[in-house]
Amino acid sequence: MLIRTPKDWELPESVVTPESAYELRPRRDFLKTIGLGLAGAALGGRDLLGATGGFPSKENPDYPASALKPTAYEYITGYNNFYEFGTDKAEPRVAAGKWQPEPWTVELAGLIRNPAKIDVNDLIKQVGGLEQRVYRMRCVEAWSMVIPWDGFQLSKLVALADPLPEAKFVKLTTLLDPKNMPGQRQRSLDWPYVEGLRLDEANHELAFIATGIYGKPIPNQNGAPLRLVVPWKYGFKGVKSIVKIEFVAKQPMNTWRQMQASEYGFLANVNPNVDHPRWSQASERIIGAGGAFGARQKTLMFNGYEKQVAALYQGVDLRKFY
Ligand SMILES: Nc1nc2c(c(=O)[nH]1)N[C@H]1C(S)=C(S)[C@@H](COP(=O)(O)O)O[C@H]1N2
Ligand SMILES: [Mo]
Repeated sequence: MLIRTPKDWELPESVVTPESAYELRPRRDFLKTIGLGLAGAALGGRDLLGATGGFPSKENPDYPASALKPTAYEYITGYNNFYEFGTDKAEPRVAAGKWQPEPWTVELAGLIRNPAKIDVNDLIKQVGGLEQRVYRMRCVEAWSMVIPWDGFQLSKLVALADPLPEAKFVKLTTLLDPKNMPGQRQRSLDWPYVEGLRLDEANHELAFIATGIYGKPIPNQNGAPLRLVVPWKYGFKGVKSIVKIEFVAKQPMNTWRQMQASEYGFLANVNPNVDHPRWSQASERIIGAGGAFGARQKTLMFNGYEKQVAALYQGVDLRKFY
């Protein structure tokens, strides 16, 4: 995002294929073809339908695929921001291809009654398994997708951790592993990647931990084995490949704010009326629609989730850059 060349706005060569190849079939067919029907084939040994991982997940009827037009799988998994595996959108898929993110342990720490180090599959069991939700995703770079996530509501993890009254924020940290994450051997960001939420935001129904996409385990390039999804905020809040979730009293510093506080805030709520200092946020390019450069659509306040989340920001001046 700091490194801005026209390239960022183009679809990488590798995902530019005829639109017709990505026409979405009715959802059930599509899952049969690319997801569940594969029954674990060619997924690098990860157990798709077995005892681990919690797949298949059930659609949450409040966030159905029928309400939005999901972006094709090839785009969701081929056009990524994951600087640990390179700064180019097409790089993470290739560079993270051989990465082995399992077994994986998540640490719950800080101002909580139940500090723990827990295997990701046990965590999924303890929060009651997976559900599927289709959410909009809006990157601060003014492009968007619609993604069918599998995962669980973040509030369930918060309940498991059982925060003390002093806990006001949640701080989430990505794995630090320069040996296996080539991007961490460069200084493109301050490693490890860190993000945070206010505790009331973390407990909002929409805040989600994703462990899958389109009904199968989340690909490495999208943040395996678990990443944050906060659909009313800019995509950079969605920290990937999380190893630590800490409950703290003070607002944590987040990576992009640390990089450039004049351009990236902590709240980072999607707001078409507040431009980025270097570009407009009024509209967005829809990845995978309307040819190589994407059709444009107007950006919605809180990315379309205004009714659900506006109450969180009463008294907050939304014109200010946070
Ligand atoms: N650890 C880590 N998390 C990250 C990033 C990153 O570079 N590293 N990029 C963020 C940005 S800017 C966006 S838009 C989303 C992209 O998620 P996607 O590639 O799954 O669409 O991940 C976010 N999470
Ligand atoms: Mo982003």
